Amino acid sequence: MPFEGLRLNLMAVIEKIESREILDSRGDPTLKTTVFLDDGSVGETCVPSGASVGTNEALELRDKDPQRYGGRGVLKAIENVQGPIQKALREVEITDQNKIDEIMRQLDGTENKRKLGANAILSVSLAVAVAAAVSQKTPLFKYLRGLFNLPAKSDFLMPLPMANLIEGGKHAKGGLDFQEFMVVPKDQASFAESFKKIKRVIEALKEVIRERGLEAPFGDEGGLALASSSNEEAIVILKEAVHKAGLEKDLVVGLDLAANTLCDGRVYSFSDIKGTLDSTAFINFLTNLCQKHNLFSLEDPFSEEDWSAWQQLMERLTPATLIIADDLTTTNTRRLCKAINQKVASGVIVKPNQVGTLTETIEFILKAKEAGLKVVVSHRSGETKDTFVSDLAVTAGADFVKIGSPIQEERLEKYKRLLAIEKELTNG
Ligand code: 2PG
Ligand code: MG
Repeated sequence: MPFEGLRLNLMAVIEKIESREILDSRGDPTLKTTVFLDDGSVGETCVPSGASVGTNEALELRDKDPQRYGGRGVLKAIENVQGPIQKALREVEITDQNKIDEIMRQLDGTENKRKLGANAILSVSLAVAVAAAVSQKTPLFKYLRGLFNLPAKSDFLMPLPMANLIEGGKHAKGGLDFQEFMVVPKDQASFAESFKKIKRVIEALKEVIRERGLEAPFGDEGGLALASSSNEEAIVILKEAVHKAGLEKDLVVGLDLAANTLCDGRVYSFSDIKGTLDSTAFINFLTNLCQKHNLFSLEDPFSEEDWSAWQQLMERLTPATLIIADDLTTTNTRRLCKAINQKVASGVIVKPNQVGTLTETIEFILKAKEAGLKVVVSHRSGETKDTFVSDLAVTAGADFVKIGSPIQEERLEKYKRLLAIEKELTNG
């Protein structure tokens, strides 16, 4: 009875949800959540955690018990998963992602998921999708297609990697105030080719740093925490590494300033300048920097509420430089609509844990694409070996994927997953 088996497969329901505390790449606790289905399928995910966090992000629930991990334990979030969330989701059909996410949102009942915790809710939301893919015996990136309303035979496109090779800001203690100095391929014959180029630049970068006699331990995302107080020097060094690797024609440089951390009131300060700059002076500074160094992209060039500065920079630099919103939009469709109306960015970062459910993440991606914005699916600075974002980036047809430097295991796993997906796609 093959059809009987198929029917049962499609009807799998949630039987049990378990969650436990594990440690992320910074040694901080996070959740590993497992969803068990009545057909024997199991789906598991671990949630990441940010350090430079936008005010409008959904709330990550921490225990605040100073006796454990400086208050950063997640036992309350785990209780919420195994208690009320599990109770509300038992017997619900696993492929009904919308319904599952809606049940959790209703149960939480707050704007920013502060009651149950966005980390608790997201861990279930993503594990549900993984379990559904297992139950349907489909790779995750193909299963997710249905949630995007894409036809079953739709083509996939591999995203271009934005690889963070030099780190500053809240992710490193080397002295740089800009958070990320990235290389990005101009285009790619294959993701595997891009990966090899990134590895070549990393080797060249280590040499350039050694030659200059600088220190560079690792930052949070596996990039090098260059000991320098000049952000411009970091750009020059990265460009030198690209040149040394013989990849000037292939790779360009992009930055994430995470400018909330540079801004106090409406003025910006950072080590390259004396004193402070108001928004207008900072716009001039960034325009010069982009033109001088031919920068490909600027992420979060201004603070999350400095809308008019974003607008003016867009007018100055688009389309030569991609202006990417992260803390400004926080994977929140309401904020995205405002960003679209006000024409403040030409690309957006997508981080599922900024909003807390897969359904809302997909809604955000679809809206961004509809508005013609470039989509960058991203990890967080505190990561695990979970590779959900790699599958999501491929299904979403994201233009870029931002997953750090492949030197750190938690980041490398995400590159490896993308390489495996590409192989599967080319082998049919
Ligand atoms: C960012 C991210 C990831 P965090 O700002 O883009 O690189 O950092 O997770 O600390 O917000
Ligand atoms: Mg960012």
